[in-house]
Amino acid sequence: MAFLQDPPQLLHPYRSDRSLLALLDRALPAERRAALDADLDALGDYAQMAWRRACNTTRRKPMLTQWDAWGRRVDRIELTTAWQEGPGITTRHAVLAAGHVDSEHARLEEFARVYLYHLASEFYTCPLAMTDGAATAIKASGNRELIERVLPRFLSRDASTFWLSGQWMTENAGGSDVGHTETVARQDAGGQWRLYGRKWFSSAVVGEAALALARPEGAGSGTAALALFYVETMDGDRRKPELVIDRLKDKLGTQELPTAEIHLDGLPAWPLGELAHGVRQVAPMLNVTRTWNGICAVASMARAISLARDFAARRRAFGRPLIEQPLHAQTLADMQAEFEGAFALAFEVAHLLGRLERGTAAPHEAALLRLLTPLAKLWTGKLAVQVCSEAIECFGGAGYIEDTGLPQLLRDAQVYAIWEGTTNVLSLDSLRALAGDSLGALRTASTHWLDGNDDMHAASAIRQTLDAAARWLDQHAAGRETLESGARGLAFTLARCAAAALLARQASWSSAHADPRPAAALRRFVRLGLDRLVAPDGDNTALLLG
Ligand code: MFK
Repeated sequence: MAFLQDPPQLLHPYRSDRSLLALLDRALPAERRAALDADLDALGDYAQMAWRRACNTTRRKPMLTQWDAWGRRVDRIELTTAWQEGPGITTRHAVLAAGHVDSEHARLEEFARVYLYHLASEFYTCPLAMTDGAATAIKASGNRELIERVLPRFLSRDASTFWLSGQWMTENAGGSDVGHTETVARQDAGGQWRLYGRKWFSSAVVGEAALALARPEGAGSGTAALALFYVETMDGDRRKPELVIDRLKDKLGTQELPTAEIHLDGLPAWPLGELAHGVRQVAPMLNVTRTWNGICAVASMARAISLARDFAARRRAFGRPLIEQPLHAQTLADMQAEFEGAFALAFEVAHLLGRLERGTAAPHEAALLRLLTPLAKLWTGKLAVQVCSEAIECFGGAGYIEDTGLPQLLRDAQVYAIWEGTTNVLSLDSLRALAGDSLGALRTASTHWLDGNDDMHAASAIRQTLDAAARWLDQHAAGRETLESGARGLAFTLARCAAAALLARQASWSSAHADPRPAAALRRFVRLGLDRLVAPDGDNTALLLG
């Protein structure tokens, strides 16, 4: 019999994930840690089943049927199996509900679930993120009527009462530059607000509700004149006729996710609060969905590395298993170190969010979270593409073949840098945060995280880089163009600094529990480079035009 290669096996994503286990053991009180186990175990089981299922079935895309045989407009979307299972899994394991219970650890416990569920969900997590963001923005609005009407739905633990919410922001003219929103809100004769316009990227069109930005009729131009509205999409089991699905998008990745172009033709809507400053009102939603983006990006990295490591033990080349080949082992270790830094930062954002929401955060931590949210989102989004690409290469030609299930990891990973704001938009957002005292907050936090750390080289690299960032910001404070063109380099540098300091904290805790791995990850992560600040050279225009 000719040689046949063993395919990679997916180890249990919860029980085999030492980063997740160590984080939860360190961060949670014993009784909360124990209470979490059953849900995480079940989500890990589901992830393993979903991977096997995906490898053994031809992948399907959602299908839109716009008209029935008799000419009636129906806009029916057929979903993939994982999407049909989504409401049941989400509510049974409290994926969303867990984040809104009264505990400073609620968000950490929620995002541990998200991390395990994400890839198995086939990006059902995208509308879940928006539902979580909508719940958060509605709470922040203080609108009692809406809070009482929708929170029991969005945070339901019962699939039969659960509602998904969309975030209808992006338009043809207003992608990143949301201030160009063309959707208009008009009051009818009865005083009911109704929305008219076209939304260009609606990933929760199968949901029951959405938050939408629109310009009240007669309001001025620009961002400040936009208002934030709540809408419902269903009339019993029929989609409302004022919501028309124009088409499903044909995307590079996330193909199971039915992302739609839609028209609003008088859809009834209710303002969340004042009829202006809608972007300010939707900001809590953006920051929550960006937190999801970071966690989902590290989930993709974890999956890619787990499969590549398993394969390295099964595949022999040049007389020994790949894992025993020094250069291959080195490559995997570099990927693991980068992943551990990204994991530490993404989960710190999640935990911090929970502490701030429950009022148990330290005084500097609001400014810290405001900075770390865009940093974690932009850095993990890019790193996911790099790690998934490297992982695919670890399989040689097999990694390039569709029905191994591997190419999809890379295609899907590209969305993290785009979903909820591109890398550059997020870099500019980090400048908004840095205009306050968030760099001071990061310094204070890093000092705490480095406390007890015995890796002097890492501590000194982190401190020196933070000093250099502060100097660079001081030097360029007055020059907006220079500040903006250096924002991306600065953001990546600060993200890596924060991640390294968090790895140092984990290394101190783990060494005391006889686990030397995090200390090794920290050494390697620092060696891989705390990126230099990228000073713009003034030649951008010439270079781009050339
Ligand atoms: C999963 C698979 C998905 C399938 C494929 C999806 C592909 C992609 C689909 C999408 O389109 S996802 C959505 C992508 N778009 C965005 O995420 C929006 C990107 N743009 C931004 O983030 C801009 O920064 C933003 C629109 C939020 C603001 O830009 P502006 O128009 O220059 O507004 P401005 O005046 O700076 O900010 C308005 C207010 O919001 C200010 O507050 P005040 O009114 O009090 O002055 C800001 O401080 C506040 N603000 C902005 N960003 C904030 C924030 N506050 C807190 N946190 C933030 N992050």
